[in-house]
Amino acid sequence: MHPDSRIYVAGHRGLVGSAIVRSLQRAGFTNIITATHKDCDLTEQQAVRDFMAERKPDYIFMAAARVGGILANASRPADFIRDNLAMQTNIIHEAWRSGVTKFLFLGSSCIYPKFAPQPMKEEHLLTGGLEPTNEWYAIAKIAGIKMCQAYRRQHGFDAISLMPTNLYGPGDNFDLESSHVVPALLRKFHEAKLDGAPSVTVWGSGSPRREFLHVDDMADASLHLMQHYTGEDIVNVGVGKDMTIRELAECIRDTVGYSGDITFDTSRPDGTPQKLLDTTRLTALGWTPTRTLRQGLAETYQWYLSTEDRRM
Ligand code: GFB
Repeated sequence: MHPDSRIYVAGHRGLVGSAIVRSLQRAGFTNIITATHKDCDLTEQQAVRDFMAERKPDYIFMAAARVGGILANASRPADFIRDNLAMQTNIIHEAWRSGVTKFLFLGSSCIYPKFAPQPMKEEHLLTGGLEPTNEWYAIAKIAGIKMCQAYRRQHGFDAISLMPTNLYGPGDNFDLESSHVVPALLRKFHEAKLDGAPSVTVWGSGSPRREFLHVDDMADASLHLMQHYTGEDIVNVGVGKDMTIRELAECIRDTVGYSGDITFDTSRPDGTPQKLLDTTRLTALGWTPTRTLRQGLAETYQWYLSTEDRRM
């Protein structure tokens, strides 16, 4: 990528897309293309074809997706599978058809089997059954990976696929029903602190393990791999260590400065027991994350306090 390359970031308003735009701007790229849903509905093939013909991107970061936490995935399976299949199918095909130089697809760590050996290596893909709460999203993302590989094999299309672990950071979704665990707990502990509530309820048993990567690190990894990696093999992007949800809740309680108790609602699903990524391939490609979780949580909490009408 050159400083004036035409770079389209699909999903620029989302958690990852907005971080990729920040990362590109920091790196001095000046010709960043973005489009709102109104500008181009990625689920409509003709709209995507017209957009590619008009804007002629050279590089595409595909950060547009229907995403959500464990409850959103389990309660809206049709939305998750249809919207993600439609968006990625259209943009991969039309990117190739319009002669895009290089394409970066974002999958997820949930594509791996529920009981994959830990840490999960890229070759564990499709070696076992998926986690039922997000199999719809996972199947869509696996189809996207396979489509990128197929267009490379048949057409020589330079498409690469990254598999991020659980992400968090500025620009996240803090809705308590549809969000992921980090923003949900930041908000719950914050509101409990304001209200003087005696305890905060955490979903599940607290024993599942999760790995957390700050979204600005994810964006930097995406730029690094767009510039330094090509091939059909997928690449895990993570931090290489995980923690229990209980440990995360205690960490977030400290970040917010809440002094009450933590209770666990075991009527809520735990989801996958563990999904720690093996990052050997990523490290060999010359990238490692920079932020610690405590730094990242503090930064994200400050963003949360500064950007919405808080009752503090
Ligand atoms: O982040 P999360 O919703 O998604 O949940 P997954 C992670 C763990 O945190 C689960 C627990 O065991 C949840 O039960 N948890 C505890 C909570 N309290 C809360 C809460 O208040 N809100 C939420 N959301 N969780 C997602 C997939 O799985 O991972 C997506 O469904 C995607 O498709 C994403 O792959 C990266 O990590 O379980």
